[in-house]
Amino acid sequence: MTTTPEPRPTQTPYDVPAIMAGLYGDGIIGLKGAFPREWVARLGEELPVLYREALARPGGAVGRGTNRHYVEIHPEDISGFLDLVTHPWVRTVCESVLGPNYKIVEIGFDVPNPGAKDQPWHRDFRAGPETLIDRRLNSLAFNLTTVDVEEDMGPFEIAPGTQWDDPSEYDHGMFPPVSLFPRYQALAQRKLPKMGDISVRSALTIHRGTANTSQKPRPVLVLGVDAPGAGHDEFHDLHFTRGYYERLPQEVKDHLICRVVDELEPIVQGHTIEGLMMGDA
Ligand SMILES: O=C(O)CCC(=O)C(=O)O
Repeated sequence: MTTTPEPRPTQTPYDVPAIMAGLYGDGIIGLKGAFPREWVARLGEELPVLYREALARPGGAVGRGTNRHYVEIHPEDISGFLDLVTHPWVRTVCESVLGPNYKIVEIGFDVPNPGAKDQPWHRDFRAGPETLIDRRLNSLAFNLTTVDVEEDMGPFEIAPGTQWDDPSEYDHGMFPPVSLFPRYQALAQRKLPKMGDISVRSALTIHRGTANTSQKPRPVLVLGVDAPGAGHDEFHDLHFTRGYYERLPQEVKDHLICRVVDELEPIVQGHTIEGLMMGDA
């Protein structure tokens, strides 16, 4: 059971107009050095264990193309969950763009492994009328790399501003036709974040993972956050054990759409992106 906080003016050291301009403009912004490298190193040790467990479980990891997976996890599987969701920049971004009643709906990670190929340019889900007609962003995806990303590790690429593109020709509302690829190619920015950096984007901004020609995986944590009613919780199954949930501060509980259970249940992935499982660009 969650309660709805009263809207209140935000006291924040961060530049709210710049946050709004960045997400409504380019569709992606970042904060360098948000966490110490030691904090990220610990996460970097936790994710491979969760990855191995997920691969061993039917439906535990979803394919996102050759040698790539996405794994949804339980927040309490990682030691840094509370630090992440209470980071003042993360809170300021969520409050500024999604409003004071924003909801955390998903946590997981992507792993492009050695041999991963270029993904097709895509959105992570279809744009709804809130965005297409009302011109409002109602969902954000935070990304946090656990490694220093180098050119050959298949960096993430994004085409700034394309969160506003008309999807009427897209396959499933998510996959632009190949004839539009030169547009994204011309706009593309390759991201080379370091351990400790965080970025946040609209998952509607057209993007792709690129080919990993190195010998190293490039794991990246994903935190999905919705404006109230955006509905992406339907694709996920955020749940907590009672003991862990009860120890969370009320201001975190207020921002969760989740179940509280006696024992954690294996997550069967709900957010499959069919077009990425079928092939690479
Ligand atoms: O490679 C990445 O960082 C993102 C991959 C991606 O966009 C996806 O699998 O949907």
